Amino acid sequence: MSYDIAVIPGDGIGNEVVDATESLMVDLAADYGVDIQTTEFDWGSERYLEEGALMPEDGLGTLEDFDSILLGAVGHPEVPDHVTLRNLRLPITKGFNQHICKRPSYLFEGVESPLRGYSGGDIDLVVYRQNTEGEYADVGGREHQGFQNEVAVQSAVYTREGTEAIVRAAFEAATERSGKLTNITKSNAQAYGMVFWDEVVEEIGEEYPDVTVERLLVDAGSMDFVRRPDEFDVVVASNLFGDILTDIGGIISGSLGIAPSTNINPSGEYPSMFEPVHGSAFDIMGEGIANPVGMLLSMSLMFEHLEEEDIAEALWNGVGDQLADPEAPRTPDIGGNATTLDVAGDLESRLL
Ligand code: GGG
Repeated sequence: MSYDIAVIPGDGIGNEVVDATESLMVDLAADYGVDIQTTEFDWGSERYLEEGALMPEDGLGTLEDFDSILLGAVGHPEVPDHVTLRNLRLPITKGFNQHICKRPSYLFEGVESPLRGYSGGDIDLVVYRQNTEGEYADVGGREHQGFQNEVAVQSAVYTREGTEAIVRAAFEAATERSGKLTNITKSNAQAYGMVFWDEVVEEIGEEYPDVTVERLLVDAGSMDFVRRPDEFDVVVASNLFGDILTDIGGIISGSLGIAPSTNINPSGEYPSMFEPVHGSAFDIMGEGIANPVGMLLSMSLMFEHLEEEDIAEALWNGVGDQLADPEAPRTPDIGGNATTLDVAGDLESRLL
């Protein structure tokens, strides 16, 4: 089997975690008889600063023929965040109908949670975040800028296609896991979009009578991610709420640096994209101490999506064994003093 993978390291530590892990991914796949051809694109904020665009105009056309996309991170201290996000990551997720953002939060053996009383395996949940619309819809505008009557409008958009796609994916996951789904919204305050969302959950839920559905408002849901994370299994949430909940999920599982993420096109018409949850991390970029685990686990999820289960499992379990080993190098975010390259190199010697 052979796959063409587009690699967009992007900004900041995105470059560092991609550089440290790309050859490991290719070599591990080769050990399983799978040929990975990577093509790297220098798209990102440096390109924007030099040429005025984060990616070329026909960027999606270029990516369309790849089997998958790997993204490092986006975000640059000299470029406003809404410019970076709206001109690289969002055009890809929206343009390729990558409705499904699946983000597991798993507390690995050997990783310390900031929560008292939680250890390896106690946190094991997965958030299904709607990924193409909701609060991230590019609908709104500004008028009378700089005047007293200045106005800014930002609308959230929920389509039946986008909502059904994420809700169905979450029910499928709940069926495969423990049979429990938590639907997190804010329907009391968002009485159009999120009441519609709840209705879709109820409608699709009728097709999954064995799945128990819990409903929480996002304020209570956020609190309960900290208070009782062990009671969550599959969670479904809108774009913005899912983003916030998965930062909480990452940190209660030890570090945002180990959290993986997927952007799945459910029809398979377009490539899906895989990236760590973390951003470009201005505070540590250039220091070589970013945790490569989020990237490695995202690669594992990519192999799972490509139905290369053996490679996915080898990578996931290899990372798990490494984290469980008190002698193994670890980066500062999880209590060590090793570099990105130390960690990737050690994993390489374990897996290859
Ligand atoms: N690798 C993920 C990344 O770079 N994220 C940057 C970011 O700001 N993302 C916003 C979002 O996913 O909502």
